[in-house]
This record gives sequence, structure tokens and C-alpha cells, in this order.
Amino acid sequence: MTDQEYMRRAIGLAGKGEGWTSPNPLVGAVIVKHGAIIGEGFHGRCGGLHAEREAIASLTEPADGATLYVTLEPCCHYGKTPPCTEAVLEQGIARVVIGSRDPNPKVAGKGAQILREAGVQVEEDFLREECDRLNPVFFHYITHRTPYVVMKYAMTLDGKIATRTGASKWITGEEARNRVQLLRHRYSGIMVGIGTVLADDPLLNVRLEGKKSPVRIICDSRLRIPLQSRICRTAKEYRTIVACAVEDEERRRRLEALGITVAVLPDHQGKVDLPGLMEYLGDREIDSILLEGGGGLNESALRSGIVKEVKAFVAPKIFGGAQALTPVAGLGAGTPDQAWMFTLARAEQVGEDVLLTYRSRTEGR
Ligand code: AOF
Ligand code: ZN
Repeated sequence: MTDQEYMRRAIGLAGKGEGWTSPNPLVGAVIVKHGAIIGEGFHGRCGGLHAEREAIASLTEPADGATLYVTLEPCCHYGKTPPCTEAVLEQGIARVVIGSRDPNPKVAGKGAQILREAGVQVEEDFLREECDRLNPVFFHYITHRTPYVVMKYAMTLDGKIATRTGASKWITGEEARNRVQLLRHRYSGIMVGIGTVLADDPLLNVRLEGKKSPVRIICDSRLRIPLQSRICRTAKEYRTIVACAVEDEERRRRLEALGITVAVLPDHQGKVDLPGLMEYLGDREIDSILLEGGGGLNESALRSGIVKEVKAFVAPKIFGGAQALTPVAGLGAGTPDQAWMFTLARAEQVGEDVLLTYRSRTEGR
């Protein structure tokens, strides 16, 4: 096998931690000696062993003189676990091939440097783009301390999210809807506006065996959420945060009695201060959010600059109708040069639908 193949194996291993490592990165590692894999592992849970130490723990023979392929620069700090650089040196590993750089200020090049100074042959940026694709969330969170927000919606070929009567079940097919369940598992939080709760009474959980449900975040400026809604009735099972812009002691106490956390974060217009909410959530180690609308909240989110990625499912059908809803409502752009701009990251077919992934071109927070 070639260096590339070993690194791709490490990338595959890293992916197994998806949904479980937050707010830590997805990392995979493979140790090779005399052309054979003698150890491999991945980071499986925040607080658990790092990928390098998992790989070392699985060694089938001594690793002296071996090569370590790791998707992220080894750490060199005492965190929840001791530095991986120490473990690499203790094992007498001769060569380390690194994919992504670690923007964590505690690491940021120092990991590679320590290894080099100890006489290890270090190669950086190996298949870096592929490795980087594992961790857009971590790269954002470790430098900004706010969640990486992914705006997700499903629309018809003509950009509608419902028919003129408001019916929306279903836009996309079963495979795409299953993929959404996987996305909910992958990200730490799921956020919707109160309009969606009032209209659909959703649960916003994950119904897949062995997967986790995200923290539910409801933007509800005037604290209108019905105590009888399914969200409120299941708040003891699924962590729920309601963000509002009004002080209402009595309602607040009632919601809190149901197990809901209420965050009062008003902006100048009496709506929820979204950048403020992102800081609040980041402080609580929520590193990523799947934003599932509706159109009003989507527009506010774009306007406030918190959206980092868009995932648009496009169904092979047309609803038509001037009144039918679209994914982003509000005022929108006045002229084309006021558009929010994105770069296509990935296009894939999911059943009969297409999933388009775009990264925001807007910098900041
Ligand atoms: C991981 N898993 O496989 C690697 C990480 O405080 P700790 O011990 O949880 O360390 C977290 C930091 O370690 C993380 O921010 C990243 O910079 C570095 N590498 N982290 O959770 C891993 N290799
Ligand atoms: Zn480490």
C-alpha cells in the first residue's frame, strides 16, 4: 500500500467518530512497519483517548522505526489526556505523516515541531484537503468558540418548500430523509423558529438505533411555545433550550419546570440576538448547529452572518405557485450584489434527490 492509501484508511477510521467527539475533532491514525499495518485507531468520544493513542494501544508489535499516518497534527499539550507527541516518541516511531494542521492555539505547529526536534521525520499537509474535510466544525469552533451553523432545507426544483396550501410532506424521498436523520446525529444542536413548532409540532430528535439526538434550540422571541407541544412534553428526555427576547418570569418558570433552559437574549428589534445566542451556545460546548428553518429564521441567520454552510436537498419535482413558501423569507436582498455568497463544496445524488453542500464566503464569527 502507498502513503496515500494508508492516509485514506486513517480518514475512513476518523469518520467512525462522527457525532460522538464534539467539541473535539474527528481524527484517525494508522501505524505501519515493514509494509504492514501494526496498529490503528480513531478518536471515538470527547474525553477518550486520542486517535494516536488508540492506534498505539492496538499495536500488534513494537512500533520502533514505524510510520504513523495521522489525519490531524498530534497534540503536544496536557488536556483531558497527556500529549500524543510524548506517546509517539516513547514508541520510537521514526516517521509521522500528518494531514491537517491543528489550529488549536495550544498545538498550532508546536506538535510537528516537537517531533522534528526529537529527530522524527515529519511530513505535513499530506492529503490535507481530504483530511480538512473531516473537521470544518472543529476548525471553526476551536478558533471562534461559537457553533458552526449549517442551514439545511429541502426544496423542489423550482425552489419551493411547500405547496400553495402549505403542505410539505414530503418534498424529498426516503433516502434523503434518512440522510437528514444522520445529519441530526452528526451536529450537536438543531435549531428552528417558533413558527415551525406552531405549524408542525415537531420532535426534532433522531430515530435511528445507536445514534444520538442533538440539543434542541428553539428561537421564540415572545416565548409563545405551547406547554402542550411535543417539544415541551419531551424536554426531560432531550435537552432543550428556548431562546427568547422577553422577560416573562412566570412563563419562564413553567418552562424550566418542564426541564427547558430559557435564555433571554434580546436584540435591538425585540428579536433573539443570534450572534449573542451563538456565544451563549458556544460557552456550553455546542460546537455545531443544524438550522432547519423556517424561512424567517433562515433569513435572520443569514443576515446576522452566523451561517457557515448550506445543505440544500433538491427534489425532482415542481410545485409552482407565487404564494408557495421558499427556504429563505424575510426581506432578502434588494439587488444581486447584496446576495449572500457561497462556494460549492460537494454535489451528490441521494436517491432521486440531489444534495448540494456550499460553504459561506462571508468571513467572521
Ligand atoms: C482529540 N482527539 O485524536 C486528537 C486531538 O483536551 P483534550 O485531551 O480533549 O484534547 C483536545 C485537543 O487535542 C483538540 O482540541 C486537538 O487540538 C487535539 N487533538 N483531539 O480529541 C484526537 N488528535
Ligand atoms: Zn493528542
